Parts: sequence; C-alpha cells; structure tokens
Amino acid sequence: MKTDMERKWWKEAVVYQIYPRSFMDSDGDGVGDLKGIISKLDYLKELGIDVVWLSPVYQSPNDDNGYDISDYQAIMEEFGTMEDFDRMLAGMHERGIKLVMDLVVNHTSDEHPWFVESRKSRDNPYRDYYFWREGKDGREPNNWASCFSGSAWKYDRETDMYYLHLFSPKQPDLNWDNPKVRRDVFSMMNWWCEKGIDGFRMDVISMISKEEGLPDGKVFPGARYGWPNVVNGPHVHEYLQEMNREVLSHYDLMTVGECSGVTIEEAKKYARADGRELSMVFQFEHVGLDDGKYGKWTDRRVDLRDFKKVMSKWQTELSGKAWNSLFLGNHDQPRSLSRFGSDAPEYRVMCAKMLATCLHMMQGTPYVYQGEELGMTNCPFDSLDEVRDIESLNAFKEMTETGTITPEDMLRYINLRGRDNARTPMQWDGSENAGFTKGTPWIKLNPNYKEINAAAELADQDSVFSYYKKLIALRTQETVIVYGDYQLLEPESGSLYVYTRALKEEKLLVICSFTNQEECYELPEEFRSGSILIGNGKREKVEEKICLLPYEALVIKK
Ligand code: TEU
Repeated sequence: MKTDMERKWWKEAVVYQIYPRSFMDSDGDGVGDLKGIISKLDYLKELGIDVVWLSPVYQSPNDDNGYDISDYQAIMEEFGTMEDFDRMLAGMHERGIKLVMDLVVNHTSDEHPWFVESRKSRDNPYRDYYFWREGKDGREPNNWASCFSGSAWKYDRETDMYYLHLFSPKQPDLNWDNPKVRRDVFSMMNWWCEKGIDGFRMDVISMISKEEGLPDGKVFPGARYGWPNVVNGPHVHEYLQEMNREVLSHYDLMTVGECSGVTIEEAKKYARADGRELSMVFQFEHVGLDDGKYGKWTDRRVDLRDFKKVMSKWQTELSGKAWNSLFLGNHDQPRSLSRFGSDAPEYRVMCAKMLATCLHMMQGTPYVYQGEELGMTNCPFDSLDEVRDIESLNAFKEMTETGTITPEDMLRYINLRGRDNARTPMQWDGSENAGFTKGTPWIKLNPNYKEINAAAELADQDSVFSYYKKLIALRTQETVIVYGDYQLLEPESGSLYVYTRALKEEKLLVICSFTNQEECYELPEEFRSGSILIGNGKREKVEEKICLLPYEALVIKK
C-alpha cells in the first residue's frame, strides 16, 4: 500500500443509491416516499450495504424530479414529513447504515424564496444571489446552451433582464461569487449535519464557479448554442475549501462531488488525500465513451479496450493521491447491464454478476444503483407519452424540430440512453405494479417485473442479489480489495478485462469476460496454485488455462 493511503470508513464502504420517487410507495399515490424507504430498510441491511445516498427529498415543484429545490429544510410533501425523515434516519442508524444526502446547490428552484425575491427588482437584496444580465443585441447575454436543450438564459419581463440556468429555466444558477450565497448554503448544510446525517453527494459541484465575464463558449458543428465555460472554474477549489472549513471539517462525513468534466489533475484537487476538499469524486469519462456526434443520443456501444483504458487511467493515477467512486449506473444513466453487457434472458444473470465483480474489485468506493442488485434492465418506451424525463423530452423536441435526428431514431436513442431507463419503479415482487404501489405509478413499470424482482431474487441462492451480498461482504474481509494497488493485464484483449490488485504479500487476479463466446485465458504463473475467492460460474478449482463461459467472472487469490 502507498504510505499516504490513510484508512477511512468511507473507503471501506459500499454505497446504495435510492431514487426515492421510484423506490417504494407506502400511500398509494403512485410516487415513492420516505415511509416506503423505512419499510425496506431490512432489505438494505440484508444486502449488506453501508451507506445510502438518497437523491433529493426536499420540497420541490419537481420540474427535474427534486433537483429543483424550493426549500432545503423541508421535505417534499409527496415524500412525507420531517418526522418521517427523522424516523428513516434513526432506522438506518439502528441498522448500522449511514445516510448521505443529495446537495443541490449549483441552482435552486425558481420557486425558492431567494429567487422569488431576486426576480422582483434590479435592486432587491437577493438580486446578486443569481446571475442577471442585460441582453446583447436583442439576444441572450452569451451563447451558452442549457444542459436540457436551448439557451441557458431566460428573459424575465419584470426587470427586462435575463437570468442564467444551466439546466431547466426552473433551475436558476446560484451566484457562488456572492459571499452571502455561500454563507446561507453553509448554514443550511450545518443544519443537516446537526441532524446527524453522514455526508453529502454534491450535485454538479464542478460547475459552481463560472468563468469571469461569462465569455461565449465553443460552438460545435451543427449546434445552435455554445458549450458553457463552467466546469472546474476559477474559484471552485477556493469555495470548496471554504465549505470544508465552515462545515465539513466539523463532522466525520463522506462527501462525493458530482464532477462532470473533471480531469485527473482536477480530481486530485477535489478529492485531495489531505482532506481539504471532498472525500471523492464522480468522474464521467467511462460513461461518455459511447457518445456520438450528438452526444448521448446515439446507438453506439462502448469498446471494451477503451473502457479498460479509461478505468485503468483513473485507477492508477488517483492511487494514493485521491479516491475513486466506482459506478456503472445512476439515475441519469441507462441500466448498466443493458449498456455495458447483455440483458438477453440467457445471459442476464451471469452478466449482471460479471459487471458487479469487475467494478467492485477495483480501488475506490463502489455504488450500487437501486435495482442493479436485481439485474434490472433498460425499459422499453413505446412512445414519447411514456417518457417523463425533462432531458429526454426537451432533446426529442429540439433534435426532431431542427431535423437533426428523425423522431423514430430519437425514440430509439431514448430507449438506449434516456434517464427514465433507470427511473422505472423498483421491482419488489411479481404482484400488480411489482409491489411498488397500490395506485397508478408515476412512470411505467418495466414489463419484465414478473421475472425480475426482489422476492424471486431473495429466494434464490444463485441470484444476482445473492451474489451482490457475497461481493459486498468480501470487502470487509479482504483489505486488498479496498487498498490494494491496481494493475491492468491484457490491455489489447477486446473481450477480457483482466487486472490484479496487490497489497503487501496479498494478491488478487480478476478476470471478467465481456463476451457471449467462450474465451480461454492462460493464468500468470503466480496465480496457478491460487484459490477462487468469488466467481459467477460453477468453477471449483484453478487451472493453468481457464476457458471462461460467456460473461464469466472469476477472482483468484494467490
Ligand atoms: O446531473 C448533472 C448532469 O451533468 C446531468 O444533467 C447529465 O448531463 C445528464 O443527466 C446525463 O445525460 C445532476 C443530476 O444528477 C441530475 O439528475 C440533474 O438533472 C442535474 O444535475 C441538475 O440538477
């Protein structure tokens, strides 16, 4: 182990992400809620995870499913009350599970009292909480595009000025250069910490510091707007260090920054080993590998060689200097199984276990997105009426109206890459609505819930769920999985992902087959007399040459 790699509870933990709207509905309104989560805490305990990352549960008009917050210190009515929240937190702590809250402070809702004030007049005390600018030649103040299509500026007649929104017009960007904004955000964070939460996942935190003067961004061929100059901005590290002094350093927290556009060099600052900023970052390089000419709207698939190259780069370059978050899916991404493997019925179970092995054996903190532990798959959306996600709906409109992509292709791309794939309800059992709700679910269920559901998984020793349990438990038994050094073998193979982990005398060999064909591999000398730590096949002993079944995964201990 590198000498500067300090032991920390959050390095040894496995995190489970709950998207509350789709997790469990207790009152039949078709929307998941906190009481629903409470009723499933024993399920989480059974799985063995250590931390829950809870997507936003604050009061919100739900333009972007809770990522548009109108009151940071109140619970969304559809989800329950603050009392329910306190009970949920206590229930988690009783079971030894920690809670990480989503912190969405790059922007608020336009219904947040700060913005309601801000928009009233040019000299309102809250005016500088947001970015207000004059138009330029009858147009927007600059050429920035919103991440949710169209311009990032909205004209407001009240004061004849525009305000900035990198996401929806109902998500105005906060002006972090204003010390009062920072003060108010930090005091809100302290309030949650005093309640006893265990950390924050920080939404688009890499975007909080905008380049001075808000200069035009680069316009890619065919695009109407430019790319905003907002990631890893000039003061982002200064503001996070201030946040650390004012809030984070007073508690024993786990913090993870959602850092789109983060580079290795930047990640080393955000997740610096000296703890002056955050515990770890989410980087997005591996989930951008299958992007095409129009970004995510494509049917491209990831090439395994590229995937290995990117993962290995993050593994080796952060080692000892910062800390990785390991994820293949979340509420913004399609289902990992459908995207990186195969959800065909004959391979689904093997493949889900293989992907889990490949990810969980790496250095970093693994994240399980709800339903991944059941081997849930992308959902067929037959028409646009079934789509709920603002990003997909806006992109469909823009891409088809401009004639960039045909409606048929766009629906196909939404099926492959849209965020709703991960947002269909958790599949608890084979009963109506998969046991998620007694009412009408807010979004369609994946029709495969009769075969793929928690009840069936729990009853089966060989299920994806049972395998996740073993994988998660292994982490606490084998320090090498947490702290060992990573080394990639066979970089040129387009079907096998092979790597080692080493910590002092201990050494593991991880072999994962990403193909639906049989594939043979000759073991390196030192592992030939090793033993099998975990695997998704029926294999019992190690041989010199191993012929792997389609999507087989194997971990051998020297
Ligand atoms: O996501 C930030 C982000 O970069 C996404 O918008 C991403 O570009 C897209 O989802 C992938 O195609 C965070 C949240 O995770 C997301 O749910 C929110 O919509 C967004 O911020 C705004 O708060």
